[in-house]
Amino acid sequence: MALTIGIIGLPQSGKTTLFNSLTKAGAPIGGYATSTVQANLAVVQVPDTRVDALADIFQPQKKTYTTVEFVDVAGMGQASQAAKEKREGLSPEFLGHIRNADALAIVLRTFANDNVTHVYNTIDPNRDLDSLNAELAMTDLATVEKRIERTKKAAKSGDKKYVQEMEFLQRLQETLNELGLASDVEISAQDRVVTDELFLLTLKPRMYVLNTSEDMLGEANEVLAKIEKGEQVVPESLKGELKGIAQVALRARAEGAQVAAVSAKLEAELTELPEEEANEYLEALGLPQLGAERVIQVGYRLLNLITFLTAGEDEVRAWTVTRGAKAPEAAGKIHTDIEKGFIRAEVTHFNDFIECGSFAAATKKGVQRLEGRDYEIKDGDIAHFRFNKGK
Ligand SMILES: Nc1nc2c(ncn2[C@@H]2O[C@H](COP(=O)(O)OP(=O)(O)OP(=O)(O)O)[C@@H](O)[C@H]2O)c(=O)[nH]1
Ligand SMILES: [Mg+2]
Repeated sequence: MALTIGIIGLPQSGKTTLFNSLTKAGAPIGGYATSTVQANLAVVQVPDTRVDALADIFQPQKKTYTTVEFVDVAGMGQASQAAKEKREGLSPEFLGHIRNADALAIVLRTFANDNVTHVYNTIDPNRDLDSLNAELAMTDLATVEKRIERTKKAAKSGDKKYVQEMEFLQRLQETLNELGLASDVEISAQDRVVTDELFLLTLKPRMYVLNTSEDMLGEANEVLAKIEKGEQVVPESLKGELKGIAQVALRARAEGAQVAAVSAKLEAELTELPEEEANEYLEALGLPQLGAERVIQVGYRLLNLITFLTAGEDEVRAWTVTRGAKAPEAAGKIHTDIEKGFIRAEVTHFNDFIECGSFAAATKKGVQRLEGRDYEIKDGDIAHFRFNKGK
């Protein structure tokens, strides 16, 4: 089952354009007036140069990447002013599409274009993020308050469990009521049981996708790189779009959220070109890869997933496990029988393998290890599982 990332943002921020470049699925791009709550859905491959490198060596019949699913929904922030004053959250229809997402990609527009409407008329991604957060918080508040009603009744029995639950829910309520995020609230292991049932939107891991003008992409990436390295950046000293970009990036760093810059329109156009031409174009722009690819990779990381690999002449394949998974669980991704009959794993890390060039050479050099049930699979491990077929 693919993990899902929900793409959300204000109307006309470029969500569908981004979705198209993510998937090349050709989902229709709608204007403001025709926006609907219908969702576009697509499963995309996670680009992985390790799979390509192994395929060059093994020349397998098949190569398989891991996947992530993206859901693109119509813009938020379309609630009428009256509804806003009543502090209503998102419509149930909209919610249905993102409640179950494992993470959110929040598209923030930094590109200026007079032909593309902006709900607030000016370009300010930091303000837009505040507005989106407020809408998400209001939605979560409604969820929490509904739960409070239920817990209140249950707490009458005097059961300590519900008293504690109530205390936690009230802390959530307080934070959300001030338009804070549920992720700002301290959550104990016991509270997790409650949050697992609430599917709060402001608790989901998030990444900010800054949709920039195509001629600013290079500079935007430089600013992001500086901030990521911890260098001092003063947004107010930057010109034009870069100011907002820096503001959001600094905010992301403080929150522990991920951030990426793309030019959705440019990328959607590039995906129409033959691969070679598109690559030449990217090179001319000084960009190492499509921003859409970055979005997929960062999204994947956001889900706390790692990749292990299997390699042979039949197939070179990337597999997904949650960080911290032990060897038998990883084996179970391939087949439950392999998990049940697990004996041991022969593990060579991708980097070691590439240095050696073959499994035989890896064994000789001693970098192929035999690991047992307690071994924690690492990102980039190439694994071969030995198992007992009879079990
Ligand atoms: N100049 C420029 N225009 C863009 C960019 N990204 C999107 N657009 C344009 O903005 C308009 C809206 O893009 P969409 O992708 O439909 O926006 P959306 O967020 O899906 O909009 P809704 O679904 O209506 O909420 C389209 O005309 C796009 O061509 C960009 O990076 N630069
Ligand atoms: Mg759209």
